[in-house]
Amino acid sequence: MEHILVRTNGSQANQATALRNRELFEMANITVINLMSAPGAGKTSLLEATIPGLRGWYEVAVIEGDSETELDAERIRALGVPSHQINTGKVSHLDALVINSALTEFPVQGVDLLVIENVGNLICPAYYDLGEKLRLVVCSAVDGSDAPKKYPMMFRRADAIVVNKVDLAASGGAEVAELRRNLREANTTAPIFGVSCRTGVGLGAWLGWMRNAVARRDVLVATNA
Ligand SMILES: Nc1nc2c(ncn2[C@@H]2O[C@H](COP(=O)(O)OP(=O)(O)OP(=O)(O)O)[C@@H](O)[C@H]2O)c(=O)[nH]1
Ligand SMILES: [Mg+2]
Repeated sequence: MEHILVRTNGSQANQATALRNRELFEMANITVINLMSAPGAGKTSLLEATIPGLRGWYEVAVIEGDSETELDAERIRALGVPSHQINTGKVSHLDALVINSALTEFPVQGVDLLVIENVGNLICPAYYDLGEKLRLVVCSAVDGSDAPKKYPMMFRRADAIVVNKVDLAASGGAEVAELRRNLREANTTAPIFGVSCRTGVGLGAWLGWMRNAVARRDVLVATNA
């Protein structure tokens, strides 16, 4: 028997706080990205590979979400970029209130791009709006091709999708081709980038998208000014 649990956008309270966060970020002219994936797909590695290419373009800050440890925030700080670690304990996602509270300890004035690396999980983070502008989903090229079918909400609302670890995929990669087909089925519009954070393959095109994602907002603000 099939049980379907329907929950959209976490709770109403979360949604109200997310709207407040979004207003706050828009007023401060900060582009906010909610970065999500299954554990270990390469979210922090992608930041490590991307942030040096944004130097001189944008002021970047990163909020890290993990059940425990400060490890990911330390990796980001090693790049010379401010980072704040949130430990969620038994909770498998960040929510809008946690982000709102973090901003009192981690001021982001003067930042152009705030990346929020969510807890590694393909279910819960999909349902909690943090007040972000863009949703970025990373998936590993070597974790099979079924994730977009099993966890469609995560992929459906993504603004961009990065298939990471292509260096590990068998040459020709029938499974990666199937993964891409399933991603496209779940999300008909988001650009899909194949990259390796280890070898650097594909990172140029990806970096172009990132630079443009932040710049687009600047253009919009300039146009409205
Ligand atoms: N071969 C290969 N390994 C990679 C690549 N990207 C990341 N890794 C490795 O994958 C492991 C997990 O990478 P992380 O960047 O920590 O993954 P994450 O998604 O941030 O993990 P959590 O924050 O724990 O969910 C590390 O050992 C990385 O070195 C890649 O492109 N190729
Ligand atoms: Mg990480």
